Amino acid sequence: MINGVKRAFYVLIFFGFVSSSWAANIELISGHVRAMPSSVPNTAAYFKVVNHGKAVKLVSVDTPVAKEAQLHTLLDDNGVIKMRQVKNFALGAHSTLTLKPSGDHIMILGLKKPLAVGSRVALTLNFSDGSSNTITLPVQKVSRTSEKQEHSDHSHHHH
Ligand SMILES: [Cu+2]
Repeated sequence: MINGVKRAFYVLIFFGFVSSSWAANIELISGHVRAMPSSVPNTAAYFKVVNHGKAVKLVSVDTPVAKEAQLHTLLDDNGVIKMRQVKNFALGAHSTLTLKPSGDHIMILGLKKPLAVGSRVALTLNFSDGSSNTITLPVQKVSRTSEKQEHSDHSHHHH
């Protein structure tokens, strides 16, 4: 009887370890989901995460607040900035993945209801090794100054 209890205890510890190491390698540094006017059913998430483990790829994202979340990047097509869906974002061993308005981002499509500024959105990040991490990001308006900054960093000069 005592042996049986002990064994169950060790089994619990073992699985506890497996499940925690399975998801503990990704650390959220910062991030937000962009607040949009209530008439717009789509938005985007930006965040910075550090991968403390082996190289993996972020292959998909799930969120309960919308129909779909896609991995997007921005391409400069002869001076026209275009969004394009990509299959994954590579996350090297012990490296940082930064998603930002001027580059890679998570596109959130088909919001079930408008996101209130200050509310929080859960995103489950699914990786190529089968692990996943759920992060929670605040909904924020993008400040005018940081938006202007982004644009002036990438301004094109027409002659
Ligand atoms: Cu996009």
